[in-house]
Amino acid sequence: MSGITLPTLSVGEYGLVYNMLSFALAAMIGSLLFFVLARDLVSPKYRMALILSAIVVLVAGYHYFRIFESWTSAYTLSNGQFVASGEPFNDGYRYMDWLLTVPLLVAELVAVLTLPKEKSGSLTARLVLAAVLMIVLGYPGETSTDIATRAIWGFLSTLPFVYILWILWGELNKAAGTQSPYVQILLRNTRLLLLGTWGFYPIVYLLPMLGISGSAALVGVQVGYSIADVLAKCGYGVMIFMIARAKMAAEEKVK
Ligand code: RET
Repeated sequence: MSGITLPTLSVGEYGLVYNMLSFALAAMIGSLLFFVLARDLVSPKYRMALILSAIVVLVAGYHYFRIFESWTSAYTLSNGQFVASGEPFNDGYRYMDWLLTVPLLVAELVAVLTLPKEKSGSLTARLVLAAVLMIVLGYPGETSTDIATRAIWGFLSTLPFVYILWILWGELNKAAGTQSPYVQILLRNTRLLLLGTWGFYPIVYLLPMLGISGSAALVGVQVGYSIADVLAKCGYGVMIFMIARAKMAAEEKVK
């Protein structure tokens, strides 16, 4: 639960968050359908990556539904403004969502790289552990209004974050070396998408620490996380699908 007292919002501010949550929910549902239907378009060895993509957007869609509900019940319209209804806005859903989806997202990427079994097993284990640590350490800071508390947990959470990016960056680089030029471009774009979207979360987390407070911080955090989630889950899943297809095409040529 958010410990932050909810600021009064203008109709526009309230509506912006409302629409972004609704948009993210629609994106998750659409993506779920895509990943389920596209399963047959990839060969069995890439299917695990698509199954993981489907689970990610299913879990996220459920959470967006809950966040949306929580948002609408946390506010009531009064004299042309949205004021706190007394019911808390539950921000915990996002962290519960990440706790499940971030480990799946890293596993998804390792799955599409189709590395040797011994290597992919230990790589997935290390990345999943780091992902869980990153989210668990970030949560106490996210729910605190105290800047120092936020800074300390944010710093601790950044350590596994840097580790994950470091490892994935290196693996994508190594994997790219042996691929066809088109797959290389896709892997490079995935690397950029990964850095661009994952890098967004700590920045959004920093907003309240940059002196942005009240309604601007609340709206900024909700809108920021929603956009990042759509890119990091739906967009990333589509990139993974494209990599699988491109690798299949390259394998077909070699045959
Ligand atoms: C926190 C706390 C502050 C420090 C850091 C964080 C990183 C969060 C990340 C979340 C990624 C979530 C994804 C979800 C998509 O499905 C926890 C905000 C580094 C990187 C990819």
